[in-house]
Amino acid sequence: MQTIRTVCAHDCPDMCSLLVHTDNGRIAKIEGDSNHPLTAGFACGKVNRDADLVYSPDRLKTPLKRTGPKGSGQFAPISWDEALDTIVAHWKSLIAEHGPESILGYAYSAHQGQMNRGLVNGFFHALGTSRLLGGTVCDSCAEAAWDSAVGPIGGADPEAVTESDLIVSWSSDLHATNVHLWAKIEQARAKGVKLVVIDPRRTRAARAADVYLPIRIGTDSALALGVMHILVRDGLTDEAYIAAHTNGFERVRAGVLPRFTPAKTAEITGLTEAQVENFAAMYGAARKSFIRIGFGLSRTTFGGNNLRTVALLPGVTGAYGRYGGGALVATAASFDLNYAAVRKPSGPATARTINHLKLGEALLTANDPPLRALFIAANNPAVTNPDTAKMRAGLARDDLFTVVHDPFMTDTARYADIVLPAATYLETEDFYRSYGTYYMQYGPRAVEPQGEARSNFQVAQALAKRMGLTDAVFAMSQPDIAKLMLNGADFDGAPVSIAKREGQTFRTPSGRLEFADGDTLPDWQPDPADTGRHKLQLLTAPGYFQSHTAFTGNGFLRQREGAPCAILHPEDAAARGLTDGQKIRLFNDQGEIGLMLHVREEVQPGVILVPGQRPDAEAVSGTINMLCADTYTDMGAGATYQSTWLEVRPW
Ligand SMILES: Nc1nc2c(c(=O)[nH]1)N[C@H]1C(S)=C(S)[C@@H](COP(=O)(O)OP(=O)(O)OC[C@H]3O[C@@H](n4cnc5c(=O)[nH]c(N)nc54)[C@H](O)[C@@H]3O)O[C@H]1N2
Ligand SMILES: Nc1nc2c(c(=O)[nH]1)N[C@H]1C(S)=C(S)[C@@H](COP(=O)(O)OP(=O)(O)OC[C@H]3O[C@@H](n4cnc5c(=O)[nH]c(N)nc54)[C@H](O)[C@@H]3O)O[C@H]1N2
Ligand code: SF4
Ligand SMILES: [Mo]
Repeated sequence: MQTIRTVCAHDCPDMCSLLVHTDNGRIAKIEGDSNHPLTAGFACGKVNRDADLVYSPDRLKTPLKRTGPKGSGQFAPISWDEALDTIVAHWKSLIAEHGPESILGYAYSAHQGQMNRGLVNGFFHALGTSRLLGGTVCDSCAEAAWDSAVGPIGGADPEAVTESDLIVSWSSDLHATNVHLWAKIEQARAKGVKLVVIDPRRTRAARAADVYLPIRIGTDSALALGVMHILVRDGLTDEAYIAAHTNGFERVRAGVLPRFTPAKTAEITGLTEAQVENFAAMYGAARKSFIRIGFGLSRTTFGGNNLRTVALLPGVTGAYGRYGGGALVATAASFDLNYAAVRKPSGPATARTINHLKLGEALLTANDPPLRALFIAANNPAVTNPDTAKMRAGLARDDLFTVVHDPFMTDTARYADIVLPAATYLETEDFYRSYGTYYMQYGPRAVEPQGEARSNFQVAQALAKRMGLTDAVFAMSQPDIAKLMLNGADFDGAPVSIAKREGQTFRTPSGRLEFADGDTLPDWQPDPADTGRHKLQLLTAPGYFQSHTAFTGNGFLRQREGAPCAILHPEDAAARGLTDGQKIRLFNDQGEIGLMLHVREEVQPGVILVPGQRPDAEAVSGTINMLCADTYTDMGAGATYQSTWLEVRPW
């Protein structure tokens, strides 16, 4: 038996330290490392089972070339040399004929290591290809909204919650996506600190909370403004803090807050006046209130306004000024690492950018030059991008040369000309910094790759060599590149936190919390996507035993998550004559899909909850993003998954 301390590379804010116990080079057991203060000795229910992912019978073993029509999934094995030679020959002739912008290549977030993601993108940057404006399917709206209020800097340290006097989980399903913060919150609650959960879904945390507010989707800015109204009315604002550390509050106080009376706030949010009053009183009484803000509230047309308004609340009570208080969306912006060394080793200063959520549109319409080659690593946009029908139509183009690098034959890979078998993170090494905590660490490879699988890092270096790129990073070892990213700082690889024990600082140009975004004041308005044609609004939330489609290859977790489903309130089900356990058709002007129905008081009437994004093969038919449009949020050009209205009937 051997034990290797490494890092979980899944797209998850916790970024745990793991202990991988191996027997003859094979993983026997995975557990959380108790030496990491936040991981605190346990891994989540998904990753405990990651040996099943590594040894899944569905793993791709060799490179493949397409032998049937695109999308059919017919492939034949080829060698790595043949695969790389074919790819490079194609790209070289495209560059000669149409220029490098006829190619788009990227690695996305399923491997969180700085090099396994960064160097693939660095390779395409150096080639001068079109560039992906990434993150728009995930956090770009939230990030733009936070930055406009607080600036590009991390929020409150999650480890500080043990010092808070009120904890608010606002649009964050902690048991699904941030289970180690939940463990910290439990420590605070043991001392009598109250937990408020604000979520349209009655999550496990909502059921366990002291106060649960079942808010209407996309109305969070109204609730935050309603709370500010009461704080002002009752003299619960911290005027000294507002004067010293914020800009623009007087315009909000005079021009916006008078409209957000408790009655109006209740009408917009679907809460009762008593619920609004009670929450405002709790928030106003607290000195060190901690708000964990999730991305969910940013996934509608005015998602940016929603998130930034919530992020302004701790400025009104001065909670931002106190360690243990404030708000946390993400921490990544606080790591001042030399990212450019890996992501931009060389290449033109500018190149065409393609918005990630519009990839389907770009494949169908981009001109001057059209996209003729696509390389995708660690992303399954045929399922996870909005408007997946358009995405697939783009992938189906016969004159597009597509390469997909993935451990599994995904719905996206089925459209590829060449599929490359990817190593899973336990078969790779990397340098990591978390986006939900303040820890950095180095994770060695725990086991050798299965079959002929190779890491993103290895593929980037191999392709760079064949394309004749000479930047040093394409020939350096990973520990040496890590040193480069750390600007030579001493680092032994063990988890280390860069958090400071102090209140929030602001990185806006003024150095203050900005209540106004330019001329725009925080406010609330109805979603123009709600035309009244269809009555049910989509709530899309993380699966408990799945993370997007990344665990599809694990049969145990597939079973734990159950068949892809939709959840309706009993009133909505009864009004449509639907019963629990039946197959239903979900449809709108974008398309139609089939899922299993569950009838539960987990959501309010008017909401249809579809947990996760699951591949077609697991569902009755299709996948949820076939019903979502590829429109932009108000800030950060992000995805509006929840500005989706639909109707249901029996299958
Ligand atoms: N198990 C699991 N873990 C994951 C993932 C996963 O799919 N499964 N995904 C990973 C990734 S890539 C990411 S980006 C993070 C995302 O992690 P989060 O940011 O926590 O997740 P969200 O998908 O934004 O949804 C969080 C919660 O927001 C609620 N919500 C939705 N709309 C609204 C609203 O309008 N107002 C309010 N108040 N609440 C709302 C949802 O019901 C849900 O409970 O999680 C990561 N971790
Ligand atoms: N309806 C709806 N859609 C959503 C969301 C939502 O809330 N609602 N959330 C959005 C969010 S937050 C995100 S981040 C996106 C996520 O969207 P995707 O990035 O498409 O997420 P996954 O399905 O996890 O796909 C990751 C792929 O990477 C592969 N992979 C894993 N490890 C590696 C590796 O080391 N190397 C390589 N080459 N491949 C690897 C996995 O097998 C998997 O096929 O989905 C978005 N889509
Ligand atoms: S909680 Fe997140 S970081 Fe920790 S083991 Fe699970 S997926 Fe990995
Ligand atoms: Mo994400």
